[in-house]
Amino acid sequence: MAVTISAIQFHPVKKPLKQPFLTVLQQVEAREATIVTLRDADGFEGYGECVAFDTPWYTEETVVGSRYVMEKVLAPLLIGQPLSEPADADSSFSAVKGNHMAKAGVEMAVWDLFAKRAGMPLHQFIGGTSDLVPAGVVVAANKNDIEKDIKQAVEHGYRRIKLKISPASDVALLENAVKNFPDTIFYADANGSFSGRAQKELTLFDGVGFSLIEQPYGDQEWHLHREARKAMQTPICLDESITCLEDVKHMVEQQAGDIIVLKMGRLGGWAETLKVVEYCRQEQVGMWVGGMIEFGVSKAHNLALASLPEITWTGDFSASDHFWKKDIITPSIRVEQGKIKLSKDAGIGYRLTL
Ligand code: OSB
Ligand code: MG
Repeated sequence: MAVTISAIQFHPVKKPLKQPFLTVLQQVEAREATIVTLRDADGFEGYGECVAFDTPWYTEETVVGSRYVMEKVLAPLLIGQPLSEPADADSSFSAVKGNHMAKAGVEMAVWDLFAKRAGMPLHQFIGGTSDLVPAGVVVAANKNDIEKDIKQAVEHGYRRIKLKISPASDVALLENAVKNFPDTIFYADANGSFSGRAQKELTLFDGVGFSLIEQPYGDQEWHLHREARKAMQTPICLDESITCLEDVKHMVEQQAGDIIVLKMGRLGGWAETLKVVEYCRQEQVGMWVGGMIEFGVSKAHNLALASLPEITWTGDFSASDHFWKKDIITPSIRVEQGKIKLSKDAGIGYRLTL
């Protein structure tokens, strides 16, 4: 039986972070996002979250622009259209170029609604097999007291820590930190900051002990990622470069990376992300689910994604109280013994407390 979306609402949320989030691209002190709620003719609801930032520092999209696209462009394409499966939502947006975060914000709500109609947790609905997802947290590495932050994260139970790096990072300090926490898995994320630098500035980081280095060069600098991959032992992982399935195929053809970061906002939602997961499974490309300093709705969708058996690397999954005094969902997301237990309730499994 086809499902028809009868109403969509957009709820702006803005909260200060407990601590500023530092990257080479931006210092984030407050987070604004848009929560999408939609309803079908039978009264079922679905929730999504648009993760565009207030300015275009991570991708081109913005909070204001994505709201315009969701309200004026995407909502009219969806409302009243019969959907026989959740992937039809993405198809109904096919004439709209780009705007992946806006599309994902709306499309993810449709998947939640379909899972709720089926009376199933979203993680089961999409074929997930695990209900315990390993947690991972991000620590800014451009400070001298980084070991204090690592120690704190370890005490909170995190067994995977991602350090933000740049050509200005102190390699010896990082090497020491990694050595001092032998039971912790460390990733490095450069957010493209080695662009325009000599390769040897990057290869210095090869001996630190990182399990992977994320996005050393620019989005389109495939050849530099390919050269880095040849020159280094540490696996190269791409984040900003991957905006669709074609980009993953390009990465494999160019031998420009070993692993990718899945972000549904950047990829445009569940439909495209599940295609990417299937391709990566076939091509044996490693995968993990990346964070966007997001609220609980986006995180709940991400947790469902991470329950897929093909996703073997630990993602950016921090507890609700890591960034926020109070998240916008109940119950809140908790990390226990380094893991997050997925909800047994239908859909994303959390209620909104906007
Ligand atoms: O590059 O992975 C990134 C947050 C916002 C934008 C880009 C990135 C990040 C993170 C993840 O590093 C932070 C998180 O845990 O949410
Ligand atoms: Mg990244």
